[in-house]
Amino acid sequence: MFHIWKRKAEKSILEPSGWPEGDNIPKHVAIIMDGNGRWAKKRGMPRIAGHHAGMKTVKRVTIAADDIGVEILTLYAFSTENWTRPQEEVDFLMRLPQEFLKIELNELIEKNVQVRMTGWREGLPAHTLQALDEAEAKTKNNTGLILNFALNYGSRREIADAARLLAEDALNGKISLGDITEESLADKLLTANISDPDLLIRTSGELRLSNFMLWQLAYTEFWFSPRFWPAFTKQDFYDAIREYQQRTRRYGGLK
Ligand code: V0D
Repeated sequence: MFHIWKRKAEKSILEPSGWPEGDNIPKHVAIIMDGNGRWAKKRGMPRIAGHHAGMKTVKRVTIAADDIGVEILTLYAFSTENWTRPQEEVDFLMRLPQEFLKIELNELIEKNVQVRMTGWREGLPAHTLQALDEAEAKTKNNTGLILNFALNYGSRREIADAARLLAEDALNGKISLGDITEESLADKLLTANISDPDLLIRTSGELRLSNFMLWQLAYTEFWFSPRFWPAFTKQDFYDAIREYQQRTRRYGGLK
């Protein structure tokens, strides 16, 4: 029995504990945190109870990512399409950042985590922005994990905005048409200061991108979990990392 386990362990650079190791840890992991409402419904609870439970997983996965040396963790918390949900659900969601930060900000500071946001500030309630601003300000000099919340984010609008900004520069004579390149467009995206994700995880069994980082995910490895986000474990996260390590190791051999 032992030698079978051992062989498997060597093959997947797996510690017996299940911790991924090696030098091929993805630098940037992005997650679509899906299935909170369905997790709650399955338990006869209102959807908002699932959103609330999802915060525990945010904490769990942040620690797990930090522990193995992930540099950037982007979590898709609220899309530009989510405004069409019932008003009371939106109101509840908009209180989660401050609730999360009230409990977790001190520990994030202790762990040298930088809190950031990718998305549009317009449309967010003042109380939400205040919590985000405080977290960003208090962690801006930290040098550890970047915990990046995609909040009021949508990728098509992001790309259209970038195109408009480049067109504006061209009309004003600041650039010529030849200066419109992959690089100059990427520089106008909301993610201009952040590397593209190496690994995308989506929970709850849905197999689509839902307008998330369409440009940035061009070369990203995808990993889908059938688990609803509140039930997503540290081990699930490490399973995704290990699979990523195996995939890139294979492709690395061909390069
Ligand atoms: C609900 C599951 C943490 C996904 C997780 C406003 C949907 C729980 C935050 C958060 C949400 C955001 C910014 C920040 C600190 C925490 C959060 C939203 C939803 C949308 F600086 N969880 N969380 N934000 N959910």
